[in-house]
Amino acid sequence: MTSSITFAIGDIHGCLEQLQRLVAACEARAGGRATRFVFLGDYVDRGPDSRGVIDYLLERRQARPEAVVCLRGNHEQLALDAHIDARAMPVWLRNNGASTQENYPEHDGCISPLHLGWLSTLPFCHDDGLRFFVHAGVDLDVPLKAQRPEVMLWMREPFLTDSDRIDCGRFIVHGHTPQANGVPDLRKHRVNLDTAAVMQSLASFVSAGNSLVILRGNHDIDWHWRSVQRAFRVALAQLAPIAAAQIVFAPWFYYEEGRIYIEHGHQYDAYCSCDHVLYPVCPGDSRRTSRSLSGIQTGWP
Ligand SMILES: [Mn+2]
Repeated sequence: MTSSITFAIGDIHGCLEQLQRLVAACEARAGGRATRFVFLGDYVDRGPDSRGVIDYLLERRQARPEAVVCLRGNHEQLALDAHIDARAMPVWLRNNGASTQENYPEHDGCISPLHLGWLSTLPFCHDDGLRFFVHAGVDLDVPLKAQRPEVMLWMREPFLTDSDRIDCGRFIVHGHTPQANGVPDLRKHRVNLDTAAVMQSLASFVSAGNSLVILRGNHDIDWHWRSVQRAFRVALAQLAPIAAAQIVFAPWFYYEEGRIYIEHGHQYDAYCSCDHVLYPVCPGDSRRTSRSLSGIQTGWP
């Protein structure tokens, strides 16, 4: 009997096309061996098709429950909390929940009951006897069996540093902390599989010689802050070679051929619910694309 092969997949964030390509590549790599898949959470928010990702995972899990594990990420928890208690809604929206709401227009932005029910069943960790799979990390001072949910969903430091010298008895497979260089971070006792798929397309687009001009809408207060602008440039430049001048924060509205313009980075209500890559033309003009910003970000090339 040939042994099965396990694939772990990190933060998907609504990137259905990339997910489907990756799973196909895994299956090709398995070359006929039995496969097991562990998805490490953060299926929703940021990317264009959170709903499609949930559908895809739910179906795979139903078809092969013994061979598919879907863990819970902090973004699933934020979404669940927001649906249980309206006071938790602003936190979800600050973490890009609006991109998920856009996928459920007929439910007024609420995740469908079927999907919400499925998300609420997702476990926080999975131990296969060799590896401990978890979204973010663990508290290395606490036995693996006694980890708290908030830790497993949100942990960064001191786990990321201390795991280099502390062996907790299992190899830890996790995501949650985006890898600036876009490749997994393999260490002695852990591997981080969050390769920032959702930002990689935008970074590749800009590094190919294009410019990104960010026009701040009335909801985009934070884009006016120099520290936020600097952090955005640094984050993108970590994913691909990008000169600072290729990212421009424009005060208002102008147009130049060959540049991408982004209008309304935030989406809080029905009126502002679509962000557009913009020609400076009125809504309804055929030159204005209706593709969402997140669709552009993850769909190039
Ligand atoms: Mn996360």
